[in-house]
Amino acid sequence: MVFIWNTWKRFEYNFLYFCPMRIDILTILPQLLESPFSDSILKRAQTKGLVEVHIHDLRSYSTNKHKKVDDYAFGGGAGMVMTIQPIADCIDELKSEREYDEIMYMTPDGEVWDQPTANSLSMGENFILLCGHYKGIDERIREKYITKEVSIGDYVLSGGELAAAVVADSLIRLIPGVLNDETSALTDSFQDNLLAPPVYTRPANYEGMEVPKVLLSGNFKEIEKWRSEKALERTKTRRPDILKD
Ligand code: 6GU
Repeated sequence: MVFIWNTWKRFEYNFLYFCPMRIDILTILPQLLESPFSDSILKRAQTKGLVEVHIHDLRSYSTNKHKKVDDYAFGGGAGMVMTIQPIADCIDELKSEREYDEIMYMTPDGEVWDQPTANSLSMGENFILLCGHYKGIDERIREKYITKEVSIGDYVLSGGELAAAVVADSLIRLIPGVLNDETSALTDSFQDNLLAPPVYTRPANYEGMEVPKVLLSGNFKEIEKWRSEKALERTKTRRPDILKD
């Protein structure tokens, strides 16, 4: 229900004031983020003017003559730490131009990103996603600027870029008008704490494996009933942890 309400509010908001979502991604590897936003749904969302994605190369903000963005960790130990200056200058510049709903730092020790978080943040307007590398960023950046620390799961990636693309994708597809069929985000897995039911397409018989008869029946009430049952069954066997009531 909350999701439907938020979707409506965003629609009304876009309709009345037309204000696209804006996502600024800060990275030392901008090339890594080019392709996720240049194809398919995420590209179309930008072409339609529903979202603006801006990739910022942190190296270009470095005042160091070699454009350095990292340094040795105080106290020693292996691994470099991303320095304050390029990150602070980039965030200060962006913050002077607009207000941000969240300044997120992509890090394996953050809060695990999930569908309810995506649903609620998809109502926001402006987001910064800061991608970490090496041993991470100087802790004082986290203290001074970061409003939300986000992980995409309990495993370690080489950098925050792929995680930022995941988070941005999950937000962008919730913006009304991004998906062709507005209701299809509502039937995604995890909306309503249920996994999605199985789907089939032609041929109806593949090497003797037949599509469930009900799906060919044209009886939409029965089809809906079958889909609800399968969604529940799947959730019970695969993800009992997300099942509520
Ligand atoms: Cl956001 N960053 C990195 N480097 N690793 C991760 C992650 C983020 N989320 C899960 N693993």
